[in-house]
Amino acid sequence: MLGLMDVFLKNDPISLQKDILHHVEYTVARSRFSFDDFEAYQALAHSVRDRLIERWHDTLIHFKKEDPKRVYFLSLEFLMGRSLSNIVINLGIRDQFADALSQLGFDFEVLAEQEGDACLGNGGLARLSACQMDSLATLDYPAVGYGLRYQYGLFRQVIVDGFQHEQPDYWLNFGNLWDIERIHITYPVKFYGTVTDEFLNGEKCKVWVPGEMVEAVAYDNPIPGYGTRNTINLRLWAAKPSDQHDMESFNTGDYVDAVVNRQRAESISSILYPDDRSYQGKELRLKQQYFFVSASVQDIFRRFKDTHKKFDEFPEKVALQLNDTHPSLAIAEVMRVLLDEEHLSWHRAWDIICKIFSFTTHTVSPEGLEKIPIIYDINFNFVEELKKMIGLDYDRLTRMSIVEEGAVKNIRMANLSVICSNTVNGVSRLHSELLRTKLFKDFYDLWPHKFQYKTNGVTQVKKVNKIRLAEYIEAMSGLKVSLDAMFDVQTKRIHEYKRQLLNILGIIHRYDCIKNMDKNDRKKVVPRVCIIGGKAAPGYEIAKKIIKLCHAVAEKINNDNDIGDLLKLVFIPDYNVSVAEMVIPGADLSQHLSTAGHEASGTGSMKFLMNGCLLLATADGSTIEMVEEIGQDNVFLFGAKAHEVVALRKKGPTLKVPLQFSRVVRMIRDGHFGFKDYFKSLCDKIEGTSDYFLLGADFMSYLEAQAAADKAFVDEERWTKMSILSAAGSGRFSSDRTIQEYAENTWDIQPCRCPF
Ligand code: 26Q
Repeated sequence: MLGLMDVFLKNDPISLQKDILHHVEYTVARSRFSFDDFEAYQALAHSVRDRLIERWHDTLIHFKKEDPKRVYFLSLEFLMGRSLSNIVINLGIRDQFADALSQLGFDFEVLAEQEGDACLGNGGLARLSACQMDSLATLDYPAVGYGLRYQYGLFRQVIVDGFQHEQPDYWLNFGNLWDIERIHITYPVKFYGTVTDEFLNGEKCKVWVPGEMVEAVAYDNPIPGYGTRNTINLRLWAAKPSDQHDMESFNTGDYVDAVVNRQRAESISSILYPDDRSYQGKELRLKQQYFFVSASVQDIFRRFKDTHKKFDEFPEKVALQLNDTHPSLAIAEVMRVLLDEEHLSWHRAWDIICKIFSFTTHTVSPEGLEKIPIIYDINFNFVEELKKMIGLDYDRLTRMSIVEEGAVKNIRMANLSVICSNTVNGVSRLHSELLRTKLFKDFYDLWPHKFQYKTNGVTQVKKVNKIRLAEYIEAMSGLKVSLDAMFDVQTKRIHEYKRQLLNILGIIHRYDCIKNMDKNDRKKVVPRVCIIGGKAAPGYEIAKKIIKLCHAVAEKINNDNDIGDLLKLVFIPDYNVSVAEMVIPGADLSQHLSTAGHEASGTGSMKFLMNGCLLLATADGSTIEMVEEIGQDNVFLFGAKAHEVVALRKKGPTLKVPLQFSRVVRMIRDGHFGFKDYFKSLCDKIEGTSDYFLLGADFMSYLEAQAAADKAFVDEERWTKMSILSAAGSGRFSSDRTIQEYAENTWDIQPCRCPF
């Protein structure tokens, strides 16, 4: 008789080839005698997926049997990129698959390139969620991720004449074979409606009668750990029309209209919102958040109730992690379910709430915190309690209230999250200090014990090299770059505070200097290939102008024969996870230029560091902690410190900016790079009192740091030493370390390792 273990798939070359061909023939439904690279990729991915599912099943069964306390990681964004290579590496079967494929006449790397990126997120926060899922699996923690399965991921960036255009990322066009549709795991999510008085057991009470219903369908994404059998679940929800919907409208109304209305349900999970403040308060965004939260909370309660009866045990089994304020409606939803559906008293429900939530914020600016218009009871009780603690200090009560009073009433989601969470985390030491002394000062004074920080970490990026990057640049832009030049990279979302503009001004300055040099001096110039990449939010005009300026300056410099290989500027379009996997390992120097106090952490720098790339950076976010690890002498630091920034801003009009700065801005104003009128507002933003991000104030210090980098680069031995020290010092910035800290100090969970 067949033993259950005999079913497991084998990883010897013959078994793998058989599996791949089996999938070509029966899953992809192409002849095994004739299939192309994409079909080969599909068959390969299916073979890998089968092996992944074995481990995922075993892990889930093991978790069920052990019933440990779980952490539920709630995030509206996950930037996963490509999956295939990551999965085979984590499963330890990459070489076996590469061998099997080569015997079939295919190259593993070529097939891996066939996969598209899953871009269900904007930037740092979203990539961090992906890294943290990886670490949760690697360290055997009993974790479940929850997110949304958007049909349209982050827009694709297309550059036309140097201007950014956005195109929809309909990423599911070619199917996604990494997720598993669970048609039987669905929950109704209810919206709108009315609250009516009803009699229950002779008592008058309020009952919510929902007005609209949508079905949430689960799509499961197995996330394998590295060096372990553990494979955890990332459950993404998709919105589908509900069958119980409005039978009424079908009976009474127009049939066609009723079907069209049903279809609208799907719009809730159709699109990822770009990180853009102008979308605040949009009804669809709020519906999206509630849809996500309601489905996840129902799933968490269902799992708990499978094995537990008493809600007092809830905090022993459940930790809920809020990834920024985006999922913070979960607090109100858990409270509502405990009160209205589980009939707990307010006191017991509140006690549970305060034990299970933890909140991590990824921003330093108050504008970054979302506000929505509703929720009053939690606040009423909180304010009453607060009065007992701090007295009738009305200014402070107003600041700490969840409700922002004014012409338009708002709910401050961050206050809600801080009040209801047992811990509040920042993403670097400096960020946490700013939270305690500025953004959440009132709360810190009240509950200092709640405040913690976990400096971000990332998962290592695979090794590729400078040649590969040079080939990519040539294929993309036709530009041939010299491999002897310093590859100087700044890739991240385009934002005023990240100061890509400072980089471009520095490049103009460099260009201007070379132009004015004689032959002898030119021999001493360190050749540079400056690479900039990143997306601007669709409604962010200034950011879009920065992209155009970069192209205009590149056009001028790259076509100036007098400059040759001494200076090149390239903009890399559509920066995403797989482009990063090529760019980061090829960089010599990377720039992180945020005005001090504005970058909560910054994680790109960590990936560059791990690849032996040197940093040129301000003392901001987690850079400060990186400098501690690798030593001040091995980083090119510049600019005002966070505590100096406020004073510099106050100086405003009396602040003297260097002549060099005025000169390069003047070149743009005078139309040296064309588009004079278009760039005027950009120049106005950085001159005089309006230079909020202090480009003028930091310019000389920036140029000095650049000169120091040039000097170090020509001393090959010194550069290599710095590079080795950078990579060696990057160990602390692994997301494994971050997750271990969360597990021990925030979630209070233990590893739960699935036996091999
Ligand atoms: C808000 C309202 C409406 C629509 C979208 C949004 C939105 C979406 C995404 C607001 C913010 C984000 C993303 C923020 C983010 O990525 N922050 C970065 O998080 C990193 C990880 O902690 C830090 O390293 C970066 O410093 C921080 O900028």
